[in-house]
Amino acid sequence: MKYNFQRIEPKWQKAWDDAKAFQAVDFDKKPKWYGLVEFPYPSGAGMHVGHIKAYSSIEVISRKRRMQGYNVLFPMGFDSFGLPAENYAIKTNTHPHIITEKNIKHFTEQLKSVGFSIDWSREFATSRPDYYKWTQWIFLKLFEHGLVFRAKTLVNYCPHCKVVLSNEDSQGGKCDICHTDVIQLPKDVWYLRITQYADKLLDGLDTVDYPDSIKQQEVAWIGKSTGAFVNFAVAGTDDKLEIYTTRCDTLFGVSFMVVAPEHPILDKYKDRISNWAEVEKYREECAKKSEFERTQLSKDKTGVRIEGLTAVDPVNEKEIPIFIADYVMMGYGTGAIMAVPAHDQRDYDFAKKFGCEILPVIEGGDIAKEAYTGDGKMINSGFLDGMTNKKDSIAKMLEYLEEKGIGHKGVQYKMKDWAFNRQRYWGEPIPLIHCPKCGTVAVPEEELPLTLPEVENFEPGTDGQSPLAKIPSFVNCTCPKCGGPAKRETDTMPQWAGSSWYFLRFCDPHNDKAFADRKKIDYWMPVDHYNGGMEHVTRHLLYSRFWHHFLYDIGLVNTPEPYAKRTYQGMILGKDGEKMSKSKGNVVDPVDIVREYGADTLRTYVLFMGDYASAAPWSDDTVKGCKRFLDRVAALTDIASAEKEDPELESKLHKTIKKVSEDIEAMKFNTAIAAMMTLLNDFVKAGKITKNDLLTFIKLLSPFAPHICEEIWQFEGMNPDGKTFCTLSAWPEYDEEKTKDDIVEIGVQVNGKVRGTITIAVDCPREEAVAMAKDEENVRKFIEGKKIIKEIYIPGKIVNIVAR
Ligand code: ANZ
Ligand code: ZN
Repeated sequence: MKYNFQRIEPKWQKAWDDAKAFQAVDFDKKPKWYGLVEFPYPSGAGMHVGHIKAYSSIEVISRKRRMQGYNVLFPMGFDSFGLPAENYAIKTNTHPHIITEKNIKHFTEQLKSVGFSIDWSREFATSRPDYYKWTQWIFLKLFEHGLVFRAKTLVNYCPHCKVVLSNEDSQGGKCDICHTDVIQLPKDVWYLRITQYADKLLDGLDTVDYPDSIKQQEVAWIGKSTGAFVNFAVAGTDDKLEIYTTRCDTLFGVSFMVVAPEHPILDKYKDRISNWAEVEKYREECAKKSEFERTQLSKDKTGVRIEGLTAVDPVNEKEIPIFIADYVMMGYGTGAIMAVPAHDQRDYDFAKKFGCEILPVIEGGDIAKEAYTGDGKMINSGFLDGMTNKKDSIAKMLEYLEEKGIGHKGVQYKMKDWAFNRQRYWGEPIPLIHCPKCGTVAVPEEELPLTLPEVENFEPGTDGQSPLAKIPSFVNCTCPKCGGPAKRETDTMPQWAGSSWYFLRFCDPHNDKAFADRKKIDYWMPVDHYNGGMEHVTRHLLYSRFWHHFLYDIGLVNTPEPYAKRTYQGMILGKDGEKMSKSKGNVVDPVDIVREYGADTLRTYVLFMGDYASAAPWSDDTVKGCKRFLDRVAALTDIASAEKEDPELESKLHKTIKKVSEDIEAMKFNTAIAAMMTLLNDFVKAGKITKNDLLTFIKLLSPFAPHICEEIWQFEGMNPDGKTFCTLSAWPEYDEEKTKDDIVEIGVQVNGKVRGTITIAVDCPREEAVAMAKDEENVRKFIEGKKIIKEIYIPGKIVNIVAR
């Protein structure tokens, strides 16, 4: 058969579509399998080959699962709110809705041209009112349960995008969208209390199948710390300065305190502080710095001593100075620390620079050079002296602190609450109303969706207000509680809102009575396998787990964790080994590859290019190699006329079934394809194969290159019943016996070193194997004249002779 992909790919895509071959059936008796990929943001640039790689894993597994008899849900939708569409709207004065729907159309065509086995009947977009109605609805549930609150705080603000960013969106001190340095601004912020779920998000990780690297990133991001809150008296006042420490065992080694530059104690005692001007100047400098700059360990320590204010160490009544320094953050613990320079490197560096006392309380190290952070015997520490175990010393100190009422045990998390409002147009309106009498009131459920009003101008206000604030007809409303005049919240939700629950909507995408029918949720959830990017681990993955835990707690879903298994793909780099980007001109357009080589080649290539989870550069030669492979597959129809099965070929076939089956499960797609390439060579070498050889082979290949396999399956005289699709046929089984080699070559070791090999039957008895081993020419040289002490034989593997 000649391989004409231009003809066969659209043909089979249409045939599958007409037959609804990939439609998931609610409540079907077959076992369900829900495979999910991170749905795309439909950008103007269209799809990237990276998307194809990200989706191809779940695509291949979905196709295999159908062949294994599962009722498969492999859906696709669009995460379509967000800044790029809005920025484009500002530039071109086109409504973001129009741009977004156009992009969605383009993405859909691209995806369809690749032949993914998606159930398109479940498609939705997060920016459509019938979807975001339910995003708003879940938000109101969070509000109802006290998980939404408003606070004036310093926020990460991107001066370029003119938006407030969450910590997750400004990692490393840079705006995630435009990479501008983020600055700190005081602002009214709506928060979601994700910190209330910190422990559940941590504990939940023990119940799911995620790679360790993902678990570790989430654990580090949540950053649970166990320590103590301790009160230091401010000398000459009734005030206390509370600190958070993980090392209350070092309380006798405190020689000064440091408070964050923003700490309120400064303003309170402004009149006592004799160097106020200096303090203010330092504060201004700090305000310009990002949290990242401030907390870098290696940086030079700066600070100012507060003249006129001192503190008292509660365990030894020692009077100590107080400093402000930018390495102490207001947003962690209490914004104040006790400094123990002998045992904390940051405090050590600071003490050296400012000439503070360095008093060791734990023996060890060389504190003339650096802080000693290891274990050791307690010294200079009153009732702790002589103790050697840090855990015990901490416990004893805690007991003391609690008894005296000076301090108590406490837990802190690095993770902050989730800043949940944006001052932009293209997002879900936050369904809250500000009433002068009733305070914050929820928009009544029956008024949802609260739709985005039409605006003339999408530009955000320079005052940091959303464009919605400029529309009086939207802003002015009546309070649902008291009926008096009130104002709507004009901020919108962040990009991450819609994706926090989208996997639930796929279970029941057209429901207008609920976000999804509970019975359908019970049937489909949890997601059996979710693949996505490593860059989403501390954002989307964490956020969506949080929403799902919440929905579980209020009884609306069946499991606490939404995803039973999570994996990730490695990036596709440009030919030059650099990250693909427009500016570097190294972007490969999937559509070009489909046009030139066909979808099957593209699909095979993105999974063949290397280890799935690793980054790999694009290679045109390998693309061509994959195309040649498929050409040769097509030509197999010419040799599939053997009457009788060749036992050697049959054994190779069974080995390949086993290998491909197992490799797909382990996401080792590249070695699965390599095994099929090897088998193809064996077929060609044999010159003739049976129809059964060919049909089994294309079943294995079908999840990767479904169009060509379907064409061969339906090729005249090939398929036994001619009716079923190859892609819905039964996954081949292998006979374990036939995967075993009868004759094997095994190594012979003498004293642990390989000295020769012998070719024997796999089930060769011990005596015979050992005898043959000793008789091997080279082995004989090494044992000659020696006493044999031990003979070890592992059938099919090795003979080891120990001789002296
Ligand atoms: C005294 C001490 C002695 C500390 C010692 C450490 C070692 P984790 O594990 O990350 O929770 N700290 C507390 N609040 C801070 C803030 N707002 N900004 C900067 N640093 C702060 O770290 C807790 C430790 O970080 C605390 O324990 C405190 O220093 C510091 F040998 O207290 B420690
Ligand atoms: Zn009211």
